[in-house]
Amino acid sequence: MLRRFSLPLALVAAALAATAAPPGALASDHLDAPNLSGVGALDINDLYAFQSPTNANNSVLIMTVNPFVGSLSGSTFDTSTTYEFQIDNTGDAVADLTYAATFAAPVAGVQTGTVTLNGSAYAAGATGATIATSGGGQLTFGVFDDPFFFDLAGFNNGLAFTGDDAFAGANVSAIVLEVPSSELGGPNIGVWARTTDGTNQIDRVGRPAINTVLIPSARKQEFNEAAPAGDFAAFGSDVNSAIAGLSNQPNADALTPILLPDVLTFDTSSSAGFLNGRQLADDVIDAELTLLTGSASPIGDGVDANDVAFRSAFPYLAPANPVPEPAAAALLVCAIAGGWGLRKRRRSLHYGARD
Ligand SMILES: [Ca+2]
Ligand SMILES: [Ca+2]
Ligand SMILES: [Ca+2]
Ligand SMILES: [Ca+2]
Repeated sequence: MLRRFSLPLALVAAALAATAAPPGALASDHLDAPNLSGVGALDINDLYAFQSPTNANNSVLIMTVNPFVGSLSGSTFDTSTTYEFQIDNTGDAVADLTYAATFAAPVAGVQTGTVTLNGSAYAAGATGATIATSGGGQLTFGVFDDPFFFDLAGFNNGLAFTGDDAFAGANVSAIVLEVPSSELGGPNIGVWARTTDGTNQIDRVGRPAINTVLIPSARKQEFNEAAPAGDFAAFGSDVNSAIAGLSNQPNADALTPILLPDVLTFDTSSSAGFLNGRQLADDVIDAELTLLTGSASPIGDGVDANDVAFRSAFPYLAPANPVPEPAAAALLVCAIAGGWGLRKRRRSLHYGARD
């Protein structure tokens, strides 16, 4: 049982500001490191893994990229990037299965995507289509409503939450893959998503907000480029210090080995949500704020659900919102981007020597 203490919210806000999060940048994993500014197609926003609500024998894997399609990001997948779901089914945080998606250049706004499983052909088709996979599941990719919800403005205002969803109206690009759970080799698996350019890993995400909240700004890019198996050795003391700053040392000691390695643990035989995998509707920000602050009572941002209804069947995500986005969302984008001094970068710089 975790020992919990209640802290004044203002103290929590001050501690968050002091320990890890850059000004204005706390989201799930949107814009989590400086190297991801201006390259939304490489920036994983969120990862979901849950038992299919329409077939208990299937698991659904979803990754989102392209934060704020239309204002901060384009609407297509990058043609030189591989988008991967990594699956560990032996408990060592080393992948045993890799579903890897790559994309051709868009033609009239449509891209052909190809998915392999451990290097073998698995599925291929156009964005917007529902594609049957060789495993007997289904796949789609394209632009959807961003399923993440959070009162970011309230967070930035010293946790003076007003329940205003900063991501309302925002769209992302998503890859949705439903597979027979037997294919994953579980039932107990670990899942993470990563983007690579073939040589370098650009971004990776397991549980939401680990990099944004618990890793110091100076090491966020290093964290994105690292493999989960080394997380505890490489980042354990950073994460422990961050949690201790948000709550207390016993809470930090208890949570650090749960949150590292940064892998989304998922029992495919269970229909439960976060911390068992992550379902679209899970209020992960409330869950993590409560855990990390060691609060005796739940801390909430007042945003308890997505702004639009999720679909009850594949692809589960809500359809894309009308564009252009609301002006408030565009202003918020500027606020987030300002935290990193957003500037347009040439890809050659992005992939070149980094300081
Ligand atoms: Ca990211
Ligand atoms: Ca393994
Ligand atoms: Ca949404
Ligand atoms: Ca919430």
